[in-house]
Amino acid sequence: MPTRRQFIQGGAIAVTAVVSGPAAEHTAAAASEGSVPAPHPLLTPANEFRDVSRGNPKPHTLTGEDLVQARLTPDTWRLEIIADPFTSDVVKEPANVEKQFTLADGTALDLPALIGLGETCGVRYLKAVQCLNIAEPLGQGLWEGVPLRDVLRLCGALQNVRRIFYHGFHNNDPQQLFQSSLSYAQAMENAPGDPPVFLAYKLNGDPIPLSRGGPVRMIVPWAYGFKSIKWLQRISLTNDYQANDTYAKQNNDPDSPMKTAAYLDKLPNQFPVGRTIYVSGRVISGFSGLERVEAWLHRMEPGKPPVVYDDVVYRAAEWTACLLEPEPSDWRHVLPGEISPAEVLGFDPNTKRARTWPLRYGMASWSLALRDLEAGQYELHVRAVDLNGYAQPEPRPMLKAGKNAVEVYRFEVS
Ligand SMILES: Nc1nc2c(c(=O)[nH]1)N[C@H]1C(S)=C(S)[C@@H](COP(=O)(O)O)O[C@H]1N2
Ligand SMILES: [Mo]
Repeated sequence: MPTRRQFIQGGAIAVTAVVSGPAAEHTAAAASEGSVPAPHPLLTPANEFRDVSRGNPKPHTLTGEDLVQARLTPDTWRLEIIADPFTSDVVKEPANVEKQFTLADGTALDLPALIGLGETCGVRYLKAVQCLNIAEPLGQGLWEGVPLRDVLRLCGALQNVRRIFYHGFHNNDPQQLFQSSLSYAQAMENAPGDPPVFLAYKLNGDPIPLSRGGPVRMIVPWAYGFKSIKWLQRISLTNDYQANDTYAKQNNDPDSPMKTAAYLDKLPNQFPVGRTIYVSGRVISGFSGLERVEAWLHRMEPGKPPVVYDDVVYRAAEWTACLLEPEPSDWRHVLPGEISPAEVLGFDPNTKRARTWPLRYGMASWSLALRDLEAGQYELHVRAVDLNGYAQPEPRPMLKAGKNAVEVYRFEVS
């Protein structure tokens, strides 16, 4: 297990362990002062996630009576589950559901009912939220809730249900309506070791605040953020076999699971000669898992064009492994309250250790020390290599399936 001190790995690139500890502060200032950067906190505080929300006003800016009317308080929240009457030229029969839950007849599910279900079949999972279209992780949380399949079981026998459509509160403004979907199989089943889709009502041990999509938010662990619908209010069971995702209509692949990818922290662009430069960032372990994060330092010669991804110079690059933040030695310092790692999916209940590190669909920090650089212009390319041996952005370089272009950090030493 790496410790906080550095070791030299030949040439100018040295590998540095990030410091592990509770609520370690991570700032670009640390890098400029020439100290080992602390890792990002493993749990992002609820109000420090980067927000991606549509609409004007955005649902989480509502207050008072508007909030009550929107049914976005813990007391007024309701979930409707209905059968979609949809048929078409090729879809001859509509979905049929034994029991629906509607506002009209007063059967819509309320928060105590959902939390009650959680007492017997609740799950917890550490998930990084990442937007398919933003090249920066939005945050990572410990989400808690009830598997979607256990909620759907309340509906009794289902016939002709091929997809689950769902959306959150919206003010009937098409700009605010944001919807997503899953296949029936994706909603009902998960591979061993993979977490199920769930309806979350807690984040980091507390009720999900309005700002993060509470009272109840869908969490689709393997997916980009656009499937994790905030302010969830309606599930529609349909025989339509096509995705209705808002993101599909915006030229994105609505079926793409999160890619394994490394991301750079923002760092200064200039350093004096002789200063050790600490580079850092985060890495998401996506669908294909994470083998390592690696970096290539390239000195830019005056007059030479910049390196282009996959050009001759890029292909000849020599990559050096970066140091990954180790799994916390004691998760009790990381997890909120009385929660034991044994109660979190992805952990071995006996050893209380993560079954993989970083956790799948989770993220951790990485770092790298650059020493003894001569004056000049440099660029550092950073990429993740997955458990199938593919280096980012392969095997899915087409970015409409998720932004994971290799990030480049340019700086000057003078
Ligand atoms: N109701 C609703 N849910 C939503 C969205 C939205 O605009 N409205 N944005 C989605 C997108 S595209 C992303 S990336 C995530 C962002 O989650 P965050 O704001 O909690 O970081 O929420 C998703 N859920
Ligand atoms: Mo997004």
